[in-house]
Amino acid sequence: MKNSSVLPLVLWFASFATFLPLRADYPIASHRHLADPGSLVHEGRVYLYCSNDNDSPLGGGYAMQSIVCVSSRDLKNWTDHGEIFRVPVNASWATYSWAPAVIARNGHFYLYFGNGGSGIGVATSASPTGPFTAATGGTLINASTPGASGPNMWLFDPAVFLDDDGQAYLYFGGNGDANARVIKLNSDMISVSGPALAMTVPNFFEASWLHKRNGVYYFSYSTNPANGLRIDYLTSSSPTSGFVYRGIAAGQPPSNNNNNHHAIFSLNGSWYHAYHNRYVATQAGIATTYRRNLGLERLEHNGDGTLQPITYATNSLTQLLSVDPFTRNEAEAFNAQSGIATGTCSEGGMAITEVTNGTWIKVAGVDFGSTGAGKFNVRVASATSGGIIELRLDNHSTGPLIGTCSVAGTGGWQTWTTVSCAITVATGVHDLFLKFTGGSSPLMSLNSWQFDPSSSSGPTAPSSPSTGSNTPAASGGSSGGGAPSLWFISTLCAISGLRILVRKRLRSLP
Ligand code: FUB
Repeated sequence: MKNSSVLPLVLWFASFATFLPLRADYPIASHRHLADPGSLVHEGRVYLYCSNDNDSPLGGGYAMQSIVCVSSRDLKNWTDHGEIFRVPVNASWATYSWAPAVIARNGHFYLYFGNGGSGIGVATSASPTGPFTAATGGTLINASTPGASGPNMWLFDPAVFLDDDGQAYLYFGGNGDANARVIKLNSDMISVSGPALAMTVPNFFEASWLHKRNGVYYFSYSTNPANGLRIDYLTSSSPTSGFVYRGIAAGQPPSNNNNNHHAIFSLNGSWYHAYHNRYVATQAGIATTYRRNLGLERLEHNGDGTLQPITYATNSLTQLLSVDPFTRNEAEAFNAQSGIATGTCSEGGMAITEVTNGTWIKVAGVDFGSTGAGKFNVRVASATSGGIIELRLDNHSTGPLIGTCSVAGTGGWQTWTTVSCAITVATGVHDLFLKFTGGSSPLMSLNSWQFDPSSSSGPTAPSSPSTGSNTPAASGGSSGGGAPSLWFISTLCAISGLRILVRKRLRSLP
């Protein structure tokens, strides 16, 4: 999030980030420090809800007061949805918001979070990307909740699970083998039913999670420091009792220390393990304890139902879907980056910000098709005199340059306009790099981008902006300003171009 108090830190960090090697599957969302992922799969997309480590002082203390959400359909490109919940603004009674878990039910989304380690709250939203607001006037679980307390109990790290029979459960607790708990949730999801039940969990430290596969309930958790902060697991045929220790689900991730926290989810028939480590901070040479980042790995179940311990890797995942360059793509959806940040966009959602000379984003697996793209449209704002967007394939510095797009000042960081430029035709599937060059001041912010098929503009050399480059459009609203007409015209061009192609193709058929 754009925040003037953290700007010097962001810029300082960016100077290191420029030299970071690319890592595909850790870190995810390397422009932010995020931790304690809780996953939700909804309508073909996985959402990871995270403690916002950028809230914490670099030097010490978990002082997170907001939850950030990132999501992906393809598991390579992640969309930054920004802060979707902040305390005390969205829950006046709370001081902290740690380690969230989210579930969908009854057309609503329910977010459970730790108020530090002293209780669990619940917030609701009509959208998976918030905003979430408190559903109750205080904690849902606290030391007075029957069965919840225990010696040196940490009342935090909720995991929410909805069983096939419609009964929902909340798992939580920490700091001792006798301190894991499960409690039934009522169908309103904001109140509990009966007392919390104790589970006996060997070397239990924190980070409860529950997933179910083939009728087996898997309870996974972080072991204590003496046992290496691994993710171990138990299984049972019941969600509340009879759990038996089964071993290691995931060893301590590389580049990690102090704690471990994970989530397990299934997407498109495969299982995944999301976690945090300290890779970004380690590479940047800053204090790592309170600056964590996300990672993701495949999780395999053996034939007998046991788990194959995770093998951590930096680029082990397969991209599930290609990116369609001919539809609107949010600028804040990318695979990797160097030096940029994200902030709220007055047109809705988020934008890429802090774009300076030499920074870039990578969008993985863009499918330009066999006909290819011929024009690039980008929604931009700039309070300075703008800069250049280089469009490169497959490598940010040595990859083929397919276009160079000049962006002029628009008069403000939230004064959005659409700039279009012709490109040399790009075909096939490529990683797309948007590399930014220009003067020493911040160059521009980006809201979205979209290519037109090559048939709508022809294969021409890169040129200066053809539309609205210097004319700030009115801002406000997700379709405000001069963009709709451009997108509309572009879409018409694309459709008519495709029609011509289809006609030509049909004519050539025997
Ligand atoms: O992020 C604060 C705490 O650290 C979480 O609640 C724990 O799971 C550990 O990751």
